[in-house]
Amino acid sequence: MKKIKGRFITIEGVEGAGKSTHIPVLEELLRGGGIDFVRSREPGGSPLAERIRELLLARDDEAPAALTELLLIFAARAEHLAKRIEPALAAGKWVLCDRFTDATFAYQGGGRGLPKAAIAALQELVQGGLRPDLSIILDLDPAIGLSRIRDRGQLDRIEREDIAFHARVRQCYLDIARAEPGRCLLIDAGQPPAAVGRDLRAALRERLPELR
Ligand code: Z5A
Repeated sequence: MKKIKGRFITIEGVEGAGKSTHIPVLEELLRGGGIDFVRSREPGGSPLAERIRELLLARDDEAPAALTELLLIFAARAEHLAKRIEPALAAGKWVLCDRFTDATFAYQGGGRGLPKAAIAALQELVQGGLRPDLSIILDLDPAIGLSRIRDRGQLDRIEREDIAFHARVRQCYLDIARAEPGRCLLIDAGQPPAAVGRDLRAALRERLPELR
């Protein structure tokens, strides 16, 4: 792994928590701080990883077995890290990523029930010691999140999982936030968008001295 110089920030949450809505708030903060950054997402973020994303989220294809899904996610992550995240961080850029490995613990671990130890082993293999410097977790009752995205049209394979699946995903995110308070920032995403944006700005300025 190349020497890391930039900072790595991720944003997470259940479906419809408001990641896409609030990423522009984060981008505005980074620009305001004069920070050179790249925005990315998972699964995906590099050409081959985006092709794996299509396989993972396809609506009509045969659903992969849970273990296949997990391995595809880490295959995409290995590619994303090698081609995009690590070079950017090594060049001193910050990386702002829509979902990362917390999502794997939440969806494949919490949602699908795959062993956390297997996910942790793959994390070690694929990432070595690389972890986000800061992970923003937008916390929301999944019933509210799903009602927000209901009018979006056809839902993808994971969005169509039942409410119990999404409740386990949320609980896993809460467990991660509680276990790693130094890395994670838990934001109440059930508030109106302006209040979520206000909380995000305040929390980020407090956590990241570069943004003050
Ligand atoms: N996945 C996985 O299983 N394992 C992994 O390791 C990784 C990912 C990395 C990626 O899908 C899927 O991959 C994801 C997990 C899985 N599950 N699925 N499906 P994606 O990237 O396409 O979708 P997403 O990440 O779930 O994002 P989303 O559904 O688009 O949600 P969002 O970005 O958080 O929400 P939004 O688009 O900002 O907001 C949704 C709607 O709510 C929209 O109309 C907004 O205007 C509205 N909104 C937002 N905030 C508010 C507030 N505060 N109040 C009221 N309304 C609001």
